[in-house]
Amino acid sequence: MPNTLTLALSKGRIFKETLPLLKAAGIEPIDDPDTSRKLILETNQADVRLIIVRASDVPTYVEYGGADIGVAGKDVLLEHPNAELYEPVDLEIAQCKLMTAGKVGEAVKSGRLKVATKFIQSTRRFYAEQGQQVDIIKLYGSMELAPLVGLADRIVDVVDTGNTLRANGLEPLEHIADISSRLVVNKASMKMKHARIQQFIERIRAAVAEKNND
Ligand code: PRT
Ligand code: MG
Repeated sequence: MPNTLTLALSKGRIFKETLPLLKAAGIEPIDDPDTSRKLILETNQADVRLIIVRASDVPTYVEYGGADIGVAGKDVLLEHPNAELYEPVDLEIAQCKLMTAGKVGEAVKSGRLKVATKFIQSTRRFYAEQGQQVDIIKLYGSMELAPLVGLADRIVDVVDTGNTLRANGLEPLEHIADISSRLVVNKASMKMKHARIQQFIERIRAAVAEKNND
């Protein structure tokens, strides 16, 4: 739609941490995605709407124009290395680290490692840089389980407090990347709705800077 802005967000931590930034930019959703079943949320601005998608689907919606703008974790963006997107702002929210992890105190094994992860691209790149041969096993969740049942020697996952690893007898090993969420923008939207989107980006940038001054 020519003058509407559609923003793609995922529920949970990204939604919660993006809300104050949107508010500072003058945008407030009418419904709460945690209680509403609606996937399209109207906002206080008639020409701005939010769509609620899976975190890992945000780059796809934005790349193909299902949304003009999105908020996606860098971990997710690293899995879409060829996506045609602009990534104009580091929102500095939903921060965590992409890490390898293994069973506490387990001796280093020689030869090929089995690594379970949903982050195939980052995992392949990391071990290639290390010159380490690995077999990557794609999982969609509960990665922590894989070393416990002998499915894998290592996992690659995002870690915040490390409590989930510890609760499962695992420890973080190597640091792969610092992760935060980014604003991403559809390339055609950036051309067609340039003034509107540029103004939105500037407001969000100001809100991020403001937060850092607190
Ligand atoms: O659930 P779904 O498959 O739809 O997607 P998702 O799990 O990727 O979404 P969500 O909402 O959980 O995460 C969205 C984004 O938040 C991720 O893409 C990351 O960029 C970022 N983020 C920040 C995190 C975490 N911190 C985090 N701690 N994403 C996931 N976690 C997980 C972590 O892997 C562990 O299982 O949360 C759990 C708790 O972490 P600890 O270390 O504090 O125990
Ligand atoms: Mg999740």
